[in-house]
Amino acid sequence: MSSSQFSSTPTSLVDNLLAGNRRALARTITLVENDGAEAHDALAALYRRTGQAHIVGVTGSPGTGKSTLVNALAKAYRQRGYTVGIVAVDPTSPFTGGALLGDRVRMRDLSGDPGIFIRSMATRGSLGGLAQATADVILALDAAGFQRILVETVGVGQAEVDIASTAHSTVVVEAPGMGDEVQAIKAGVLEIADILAVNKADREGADKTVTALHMVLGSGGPSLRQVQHHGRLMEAGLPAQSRDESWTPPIIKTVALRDQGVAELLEAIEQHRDYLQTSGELQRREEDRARTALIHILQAAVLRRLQENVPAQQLQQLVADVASRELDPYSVAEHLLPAVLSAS
Ligand SMILES: Nc1nc2c(ncn2[C@@H]2O[C@H](COP(=O)(O)OP(=O)(O)O)[C@@H](O)[C@H]2O)c(=O)[nH]1
Ligand SMILES: [Mg+2]
Repeated sequence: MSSSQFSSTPTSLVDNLLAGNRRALARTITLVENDGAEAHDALAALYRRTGQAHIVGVTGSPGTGKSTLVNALAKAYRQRGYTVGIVAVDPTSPFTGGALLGDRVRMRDLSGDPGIFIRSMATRGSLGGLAQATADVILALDAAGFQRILVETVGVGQAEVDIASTAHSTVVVEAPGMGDEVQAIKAGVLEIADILAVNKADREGADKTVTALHMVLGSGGPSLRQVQHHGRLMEAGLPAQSRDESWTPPIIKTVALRDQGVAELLEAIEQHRDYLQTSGELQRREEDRARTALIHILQAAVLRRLQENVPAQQLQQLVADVASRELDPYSVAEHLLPAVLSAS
């Protein structure tokens, strides 16, 4: 199949993608990564056909077993007849187009199954940033008919919280033996957990980790929750307005390497999905997702117009003037805005 097949109008690309053509899906994702206007046309045309997939974020510290768990979950979903899209996002990874070890194992295990589509993403490209590129890839997978979309992100900073805002259900993965602290508390990602997986339950200390997590979740302080762990008082500054009050995140022990606890994890995700639908919470999250998407797209559009409409040299001069305190950035921004917003 030659690439020229899709070089005509985006319409054929969109039609092919909607018909389940994997090459069209891959091509659309490449357009997204290159951040071309063509991608926007395609995504705009696809948007109305999305909203069917359940999007599951899987986050946690490096090495907790996220890739292995996502792999096992994908297989479990396939056994139940669901199609699965997998997006592995690693903001720290310098690789381009390649794959990390965990992802390579996964691809070897799952490749060849037409009911699975896997894509790894790193930082490169994309004016809208990784979070928006990820959201766009999820959109394409959703439009292509994948029923469950598993998004693996590394819990290292703000990025994974951003990406979690595009998920319906967020699984935070914890593992014993990674130091005294419960990593999720340390990283501040506990507040985004709908489900907690204590992976590597075959290892010593798993029950202690479960107990520590129960204490944090059970203590119920509205703005500050504390856990006593290994004799140390740990503070987890959870926002006063937690993600939602009427769902208590279940804590599930898993051994991803041996598929243990994976069925239970899948059940918990499906229960959370049912909860979202019956409680009205789904609609609230969809609005959150829509708001986030709109803001990301607007930010990217402003940056693109800035690049297109303001000569790089002029911008560089303004930057130098701001740096030397000859100009202030507030006035420069105001001054640039009309040029940025003028049609290109
Ligand atoms: N003992 C044990 N090791 C595991 C388990 N799950 C994953 N691992 C191993 O932990 C390492 C990191 O796994 P990976 O899935 O790449 O973690 P990620 O960085 O969170 O994606 C690999 O060597 C896995 O084989 C488990 O349940 N038990
Ligand atoms: Mg991984």
